Amino acid sequence: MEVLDNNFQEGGFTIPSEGLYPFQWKWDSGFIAIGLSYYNIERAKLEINTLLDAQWGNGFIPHIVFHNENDSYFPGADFHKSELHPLASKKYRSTGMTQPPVTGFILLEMYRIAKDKTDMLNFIKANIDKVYNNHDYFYTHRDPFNEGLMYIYHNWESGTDNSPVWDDIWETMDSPKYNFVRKDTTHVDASQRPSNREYDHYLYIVDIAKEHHYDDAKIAELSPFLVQDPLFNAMLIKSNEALIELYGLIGGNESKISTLKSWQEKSCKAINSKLFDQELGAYVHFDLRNNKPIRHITSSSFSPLFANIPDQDRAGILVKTMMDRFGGEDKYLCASFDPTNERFNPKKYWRGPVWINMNWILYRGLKNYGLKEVAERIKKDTVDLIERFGFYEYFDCRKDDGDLERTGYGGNNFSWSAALFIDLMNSD
Ligand code: 9WN
Repeated sequence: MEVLDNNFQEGGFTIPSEGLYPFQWKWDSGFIAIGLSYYNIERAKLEINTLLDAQWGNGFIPHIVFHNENDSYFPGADFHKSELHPLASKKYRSTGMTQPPVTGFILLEMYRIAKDKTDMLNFIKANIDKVYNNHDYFYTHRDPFNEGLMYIYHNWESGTDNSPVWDDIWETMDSPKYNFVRKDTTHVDASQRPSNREYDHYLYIVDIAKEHHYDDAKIAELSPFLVQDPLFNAMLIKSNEALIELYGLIGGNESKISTLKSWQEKSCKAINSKLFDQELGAYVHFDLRNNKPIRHITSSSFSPLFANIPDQDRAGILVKTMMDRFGGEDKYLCASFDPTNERFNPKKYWRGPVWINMNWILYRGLKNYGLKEVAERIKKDTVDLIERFGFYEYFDCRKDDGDLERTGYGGNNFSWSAALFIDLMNSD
């Protein structure tokens, strides 16, 4: 609670971590609202209200809302220039990209936790259409082949920024060398963050989108990065399911419920047939631009469990893959990238470390399927890591063998680590 309270800002939102991340991030806000719901429901509502206030005229919700002029983060509002898009918010500057669509299921989590259900349902009633419009934006603009699977056009949209999954895409790009001053590496050791060359690619993709005023159709046609991500799509599917349940509680809204159900059916089928790799026993990313699957296993590969996507047999296969590769007794679950792969790096951000939001997603997913033992192991590992090292952004998955200082990395007093810890401590 102290971490969340200290990270709360005057503009009515919570920063992910002081110094490193001085604005409001989309999926962070969702996880933060879960923690807040346990002890300050009004602030949980405010967090979501503030995020939705930055929604664009076409339903899009940006990944960062730049509430102030803070220049301790790069790239900031002047680089992203959201105002290039004709329907961008006039009130807030933001990025022109999004993040995993968690907001729908967050509303349902808030309802589950709230003591005053009537009050919370009124809040949801006032906001649910904005989230529905956000889903409508995805199905209308992010699915050019009408498959039921959304594309992301930037690694920052995945939330798993420097995953080794993107390495082969960088090889296909001839990004210019930018002249820029990194700010993240003044807060965190460079060995724990992406490389400068990776930042060249990150900036170049944004520049291409900007050249076309963030037009979705142009991005689909021209972006060198165009990927169907199992995590992103699983979050959307989970949020569809939550919206169906919430509209049911509210009553009426039959046509929205039936649209949500048809989206849901289509997306579940597509993710199961296109993104499941039989040989690897896991869901994988698909590179739309180069028309091929990206055959690596990440913690995102197991996230469809959270959205009830696999059947029980397939859930068993996923757990076997997870335990065989990620689950040795010498490791905390769940590394963000396959520890048996040569690209694994236990300290570098999304190339190996354990992240608390992913563990929370996997814990809840495993429980969905009654896979109690592994669920409990993930929960215990998560709690152990936080109790041992603190509310870090990410953690080394290797258990200390006495020789090495293996610890938490990235930002400290990280909001979603604290928020989801509160939820884990309250769940059985
Ligand atoms: C870019 C805020 C965000 C998280 C992402 C995480 C990291 C940003 C960065 O921090 O990304 O969005 O500058 O590295 O990868 O998941 O939402 O906590």
